[in-house]
Order: sequence, then C-alpha cells, then structure tokens
Amino acid sequence: MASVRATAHPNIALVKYWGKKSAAGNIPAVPSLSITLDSLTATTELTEATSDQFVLNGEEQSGAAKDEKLTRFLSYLRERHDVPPLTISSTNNFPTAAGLASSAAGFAALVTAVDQLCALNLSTKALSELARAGSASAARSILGGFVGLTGPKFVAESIATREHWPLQVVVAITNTGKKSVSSTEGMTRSAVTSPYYSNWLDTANADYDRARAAIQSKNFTELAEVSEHSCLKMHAVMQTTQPPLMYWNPASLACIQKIQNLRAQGVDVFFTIDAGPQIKAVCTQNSVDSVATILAQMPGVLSIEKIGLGGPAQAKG
Ligand code: 2P0
Repeated sequence: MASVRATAHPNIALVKYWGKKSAAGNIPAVPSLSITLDSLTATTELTEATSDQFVLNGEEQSGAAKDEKLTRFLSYLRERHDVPPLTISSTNNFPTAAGLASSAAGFAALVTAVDQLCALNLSTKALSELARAGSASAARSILGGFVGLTGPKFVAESIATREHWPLQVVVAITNTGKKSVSSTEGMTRSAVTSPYYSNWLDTANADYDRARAAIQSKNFTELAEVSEHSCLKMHAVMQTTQPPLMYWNPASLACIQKIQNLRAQGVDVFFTIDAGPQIKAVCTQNSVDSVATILAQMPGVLSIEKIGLGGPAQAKG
C-alpha cells in the first residue's frame, strides 16, 4: 500500500495568537508572528488503510485518547479532497502537548504528507490554510524562518528567511507533563470571561507591525520589547480568565526575571512562554552559549536545548 512521510518543525510565536474570530475554518482573532525551529521535528507517516488509525509516538490512540481535533480535521479535509482511510503515525522528538507547539508541527506535517500521498499539488498558501483548520499555529509551520499569519486571509507569509537573521532559541524545559487545559478550550474561555480580552484584540495589530519592522531592520531591542509585551499581555488575559489559566510554574517566573536582568546588563536575550511552563529564550548567536549555561543552572529547569531557526514542512517521498 502507498505510504509517504513528511516532517515539520514547531514554531514559536513572538507576537501571540490567542482567540478565534470564527470556528469555521479556524480563523484567528489576532495576527501572529513566529519563528520556525530547527532540531525539534514532528514526523508523520501515512499509509492507506481500511479505516482511520492514529498512532502517536508508537502508541495506537483509541477511545478517549483519540484526538478529537484530528477527527474533526479529517472530516474537514474529506469535505474538500478525496482522501482514503489512513493509518497516521506521528512521532515527535520533543514533549507532546506541553507548550512546545506539538500540534503545530503535527498538523503541518500531516497536510504536507496528505498532499503528497493524494497528489493534490496544493500551493503553499493552500497547505497553510488547510493546516490552519487543524490548528491555527500549524498554518505558520508550513514555512521556515520568520513567518506572519495575518488577516484578512490568515495564511502564512514569509517575513524573512532564517539566513536574514539567524537567531537562536534556548528552550528551558521545566515540566514534561501534558497541560491541563488545551489552547482551544482556553481561548474560548478567555474570550467570554477575561476583562482584558477586548484590549488584547485592540492592540494586536500594532504589536504585529512593530515586530515585523524590528525583524526587517534586525533591531533586537525592539523585537525583545514587543515580543515580551505580547507574551505578557496574552498571559494577563489567560490569568484573568475564569477559571484562571495559570500556565507558569515557579521556574518559569524565575527564568523570566533572570532573562530580564541579563538584558538589562546588555545580553541579547528575551523570553517568550506559550500555553505551558517552558521558557523560550530568544538570543543572538553571540549570547546563546552564555544564556544556555545560565538557564541550565536555574532551580526547576530540568533540561535545556539550543535550537536554531528551521526550514519549511517537507514531504520525504
Ligand atoms: C501561538 N498558541 O501563537 C499561541 C500562543 C499558544 C499560546 O497557537 O485552537 O494549538 O488549534 O487553533 O494553534 C496554540 O494554539 O490552537 C497557540 P487552535 P493552537 O503559538
């Protein structure tokens, strides 16, 4: 039976996506801007089958463990394209669902593999749109380097290549467990209950424009300030959601403070945190080694990884 493989990398948003404009097509309520990572990889292998099966990191998923998002996505996909029943085997070389954008990499790899298996010949834009239906952050993992996802179409566009500004990221893992509230569920709750949600929507376009300009001019301080601001606004919305979404742990906060102190001393580093307690410290090539050494010694940091900027999702034949 025909079988194909595709890989994609997670991405980390510097200007964050949190909230949806519409459930149909999964349209974000705000623009976002990300960097695609290099050495973290999701690999998805598709084989034609007699019924759909999903194998995650070598374990067949069934019953409650079966991914609802994936099931919904496959229905969406089959309303648009002729896709046979599949065995989908997906492997991540990093913790799943712990704030490391595993669904972004997973859906980007999946649509790329489907395109190959079914000879759909979709454009990059069409792949990004399809990936967005699975998970909006996945729309960004279709491309490498610096990627924007903005209206009105919300398909990924390249802002700059990784060669333009080869930033590095130190990922500090502070917990490897699964998060208790999914991003999708959290966003829905925030939109309804956080008193800061409307301000979040009102200020997102300005953050996006500022970050885009900072990348184009390679202004690290500007990018640092707008990225930390976007991150902290998103977490303010999360924390003022009812019931609250508190994704940080004590090590996350200690790392935030350490990174702010380092930047005050002239080290090129800023933090960002997603829907989980891991810290992502964005650095220049000059600062990455010292930042990695310092974060590795922080209490509560279990491990660190130094990662460069990555390329696009790719089919492997
Ligand atoms: C981001 N996150 O921009 C933000 C920051 C988490 C915090 O995109 O509902 O899994 O599937 O579209 O893409 C995670 O949300 O949510 C995410 P859905 P997704 O990276």
